[in-house]
Amino acid sequence: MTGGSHRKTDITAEAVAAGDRAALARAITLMESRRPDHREAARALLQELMPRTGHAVRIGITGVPGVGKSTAIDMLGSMLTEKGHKVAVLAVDPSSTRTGGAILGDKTRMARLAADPNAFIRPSPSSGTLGGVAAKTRETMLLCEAAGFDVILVETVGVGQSETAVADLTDFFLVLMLPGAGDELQGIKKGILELADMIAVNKADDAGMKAKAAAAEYKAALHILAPASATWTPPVLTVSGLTGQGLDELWIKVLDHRRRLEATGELMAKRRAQDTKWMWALVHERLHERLHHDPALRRRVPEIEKAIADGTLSPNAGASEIVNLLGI
Ligand SMILES: Nc1nc2c(ncn2[C@@H]2O[C@H](COP(=O)(O)OP(=O)(O)OP(=O)(O)O)[C@@H](O)[C@H]2O)c(=O)[nH]1
Ligand SMILES: [Mg+2]
Repeated sequence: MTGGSHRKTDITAEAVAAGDRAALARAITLMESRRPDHREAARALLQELMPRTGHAVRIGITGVPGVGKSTAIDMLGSMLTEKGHKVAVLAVDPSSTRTGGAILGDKTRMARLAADPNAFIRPSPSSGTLGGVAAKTRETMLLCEAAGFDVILVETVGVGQSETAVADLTDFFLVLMLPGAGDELQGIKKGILELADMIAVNKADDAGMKAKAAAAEYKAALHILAPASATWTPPVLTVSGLTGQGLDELWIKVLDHRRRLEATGELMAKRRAQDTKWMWALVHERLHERLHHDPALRRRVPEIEKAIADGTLSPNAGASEIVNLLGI
């Protein structure tokens, strides 16, 4: 084993809990590692830190590319660190199109937070299934909580399944929309409105009237589409991530939502349900790992595939053999 990897597995829970940023960053890298010994060490570390997690306000933020997620996170995050919060920004984006350049772009879009000693920005893990990326993001979130971050902002682009994964990680799901409803509204998947705890029509600074009109349309749409709840009716706000307009009100609503769901026990229930989903995501991820990295399987799978292509083996028999090789 190299000196480097020894150092990697040598991170202490105490260092992370003390808010040592280098230790936190290394713990996350350890968890994202493909090496089984790294993962084992990361799991042990997380287990030790679990009692220190759970206290943060966890917010998911989605919206189409360019809606202004990163800009809004930079402004909201800075506003919150000024109030004395410690803010961690994470991302879920399993698309392979995301390059080092895009991640760099994120950091420049979040220039103020990137330089803020009370903020921590961590890009999405660069590979894996969506479930795997989400599971790692959850574990990153827990490590950040253990390190003392009390607000977690998770950015995800709202064009795939990733918004559901992020809604399953967070307490509050914020959907950013562009002003200029009409056509916009047509393009939105019904599912995303069902997930929303709030809709914020962004860029209200240069399209004030349009933003207000859009907000009215979304309010009407939510009224029809969103599940009725005695505890919470998702509000529709107009904001500007660029100027900060409306973000104070947004934060007040987030805290109000939290208070209400805590009072009814729904917040706890939501997190418990998320834990069950997390467990299954981990099971899927580990099976996926085995499927792709188990040496016996790797040897045999091409032969099975060929036999099926040749018509000498049925898909059912092939599946049975693979499942048997997995030992499940
Ligand atoms: N006028 C105005 N422009 C904004 C606002 N927020 C963001 N922008 C601009 O919109 C563009 C996209 O902003 P980003 O914050 O990178 O958007 P994003 O949603 O994070 O984009 P992706 O990460 O690519 O999905 C940039 O040119 C911003 O300067 C705003 O509130 N008002
Ligand atoms: Mg962005």
